[in-house]
Amino acid sequence: MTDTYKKDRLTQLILGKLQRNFGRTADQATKEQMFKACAMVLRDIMGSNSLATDKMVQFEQQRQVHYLSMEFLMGRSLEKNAFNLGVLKPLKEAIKFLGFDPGEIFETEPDAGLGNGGLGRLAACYLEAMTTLEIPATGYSICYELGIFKQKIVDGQQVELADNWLDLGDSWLITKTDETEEVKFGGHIVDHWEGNVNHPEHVGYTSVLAVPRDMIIAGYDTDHANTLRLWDAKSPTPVDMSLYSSGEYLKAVEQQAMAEVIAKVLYPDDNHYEGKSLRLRQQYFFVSATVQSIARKHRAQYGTLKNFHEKHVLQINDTHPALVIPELMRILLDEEGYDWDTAWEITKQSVAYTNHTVLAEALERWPQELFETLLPRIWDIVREIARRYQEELEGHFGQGDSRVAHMAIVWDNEVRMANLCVCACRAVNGVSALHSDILRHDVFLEPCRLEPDKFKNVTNGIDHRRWIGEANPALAKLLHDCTGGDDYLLHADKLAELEKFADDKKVLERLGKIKADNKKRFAEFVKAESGIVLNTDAMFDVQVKRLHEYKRQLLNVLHIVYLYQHMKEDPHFEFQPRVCLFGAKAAPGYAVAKRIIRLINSVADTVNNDPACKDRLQVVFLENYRVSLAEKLMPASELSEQISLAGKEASGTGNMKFMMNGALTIGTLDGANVEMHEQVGDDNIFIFGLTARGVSKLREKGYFASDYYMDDPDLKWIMKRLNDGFADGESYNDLVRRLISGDGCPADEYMLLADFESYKVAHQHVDEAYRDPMKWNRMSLINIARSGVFSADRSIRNYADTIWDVPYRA
Ligand code: 26Q
Repeated sequence: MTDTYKKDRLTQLILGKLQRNFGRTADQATKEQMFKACAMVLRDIMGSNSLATDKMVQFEQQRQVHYLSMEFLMGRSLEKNAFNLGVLKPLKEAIKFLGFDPGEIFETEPDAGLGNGGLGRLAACYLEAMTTLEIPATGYSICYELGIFKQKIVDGQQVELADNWLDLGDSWLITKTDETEEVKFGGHIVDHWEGNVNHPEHVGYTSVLAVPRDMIIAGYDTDHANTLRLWDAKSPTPVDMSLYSSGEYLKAVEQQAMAEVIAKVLYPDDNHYEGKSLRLRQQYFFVSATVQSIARKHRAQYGTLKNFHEKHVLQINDTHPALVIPELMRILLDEEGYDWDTAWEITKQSVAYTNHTVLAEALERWPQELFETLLPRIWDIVREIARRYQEELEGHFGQGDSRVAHMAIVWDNEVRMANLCVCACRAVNGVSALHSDILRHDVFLEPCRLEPDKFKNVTNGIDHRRWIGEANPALAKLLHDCTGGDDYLLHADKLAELEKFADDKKVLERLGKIKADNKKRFAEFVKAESGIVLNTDAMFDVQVKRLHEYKRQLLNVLHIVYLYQHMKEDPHFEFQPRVCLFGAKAAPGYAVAKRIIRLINSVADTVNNDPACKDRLQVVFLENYRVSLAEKLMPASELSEQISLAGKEASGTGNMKFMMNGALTIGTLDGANVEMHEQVGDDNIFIFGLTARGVSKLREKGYFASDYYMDDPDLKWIMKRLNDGFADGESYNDLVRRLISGDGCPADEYMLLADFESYKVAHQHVDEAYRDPMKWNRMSLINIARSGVFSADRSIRNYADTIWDVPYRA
């Protein structure tokens, strides 16, 4: 690839695109046109790879992976695709030659924000890794017109703006109108019995057309290309002309609007379920289109669906695409005419489920009535699956046993999606060792006893090519020099070679210099964006992730207020100067999360304007945290805050991005932090707080937050400060009440007060380590060297070996 596309060739191709698509020469083109032209050139290269890959997969009749997810948080693609195709250097040269700054062109691209957070970003990293590993794989989701909202902070509060990413973002999409599928909603089912075989007929339904908009995915150092298929929703009847001509204009366009609203907007809730009818429509829409499209191609190639499960595995990213189960059954029963047992065998062998959360409020439970009205045929099938499962469970446990009720799929007029998945899938996996244990021993205890082999663990991983190779070129160069080339980009375990240099002063100094330079570069970016001047001599202490009470951003704030208080009271109070950086979007309807954002900004305002804090303490809330901001921030971070209440964070993946970029972690034994701790040992991470077991025990015994408060003068003072408010006069007594007395729910549900003391001590250990730069750099080096297991390549190999049974590149 690199040889075919040198600077001159790329220059010519870009000029051609500018001329033919915009009627412009390079000196007349805008940055946006330049970006589009570059994207088109790369899209052409990937397009021919994609055609060749598809042909080969078909010819060799390979088994394919289909990754279904309501979210793919792709971020930007131009630099990433160029990097993977091995043309980043000549592309930059060509852009420069044409009179533009490559960095500015990359910055022109909007993030494809088709996701909320971890689950969506994981899907994006996995698609990349599957492609690099040459696994035939397709991602499926919705082509949301509006991605995750853009966040502005106005008077300390979050304001949401629409994210119209498609203006420029559609440069990567290829619309395949000829592969449109029809999805049916509403209406009712008429049974036609032929002997004892039923031929159900769906009548009176409303159709929505699903039009594929494909994004090609480039792998690293391979010509293999995969596809992300984003379904757009269109009405089959643009305007009802009979209504239109009778003067009913609104009604005439109503159907169109009803259909197209399906792909309008991504739900901005993260780890929280709400039984909204539009959400269920979105789910069925993309799932039905996906299964129909896979089945259509399969039938065309093999003439039957009897061998469907031999050629396809459908991985579902949480329960959101769980309707694949009844949809595949529908096609096998109604369209192919298979009997129930044949259809069920094929379905069971084709679908696998990944769970991403144990939070009760995130479990999907759809009201039966909604289900029945919106999806009458699917409801029939789910009811039959549920009936048979319940019969089986009753045979096993006895009628009326509470375990039957617990595992039931339809219960109390609700459809429980997780139980449907557990019943129907070939495999169920958690996303870190701890999380999978909790699934086995708690959430899915009973089904796991029945079928222990079904329950697996695949610890999450990240695309280290993006998060080191592309995001941190200086570190990438160091790794190149120390590990003997760029092999580590394909074989992340080679990062271990770096450890040979753990006591090499020159390497440690170079690592320190890389971090310092990255901090400066990040500070320049923040200055240009917001005018805020970051103190680059202080430690960059960072917590970036969605805002959620279980993630405990508030614990971090309590500690900052503690530091502030002691610094004010005692001029000799010793602590490492730090810049505390936050980045977090709150779900628009999550009032407490929004209050915490406001609190962070109130504290920031007070601290940053207090001369006593100058050069010692700075608090900054970074607006609109997103993939492209993370790519700038991770390389500049020194301390990574992973402080969720143990047992609540399924894995976390930000923790891995920080680790790979040499930040040290202060964290609880939660999610993948546990495995990070196992990798680096006590000496290279700052662990504090209750364990998951400790949390359970404490809850059983009875947790009384007020006891901790009464016994700790620091906590008392901090709460008083939150009550009294900061420079802007806003009181946070609502948050204080939530911690101390409960405010209608159990007090301090996430046990901040129980962990406060040990968090404080852990921060003192951080300070000690930071005071000795060589010690710190050594710890940092060890973290990088041992981060290889958190590569998405390792995760994908695990899926391929233990769940999908597909081969991959050596
Ligand atoms: C469900 C129903 C209705 C509306 C929204 C939702 C919804 C949307 C998004 C429910 C959950 C999510 C997102 C969950 C998520 O991001 N989970 C995270 O997944 C990561 C990848 O495995 C883990 O690392 C994180 O620990 C986990 O929180």
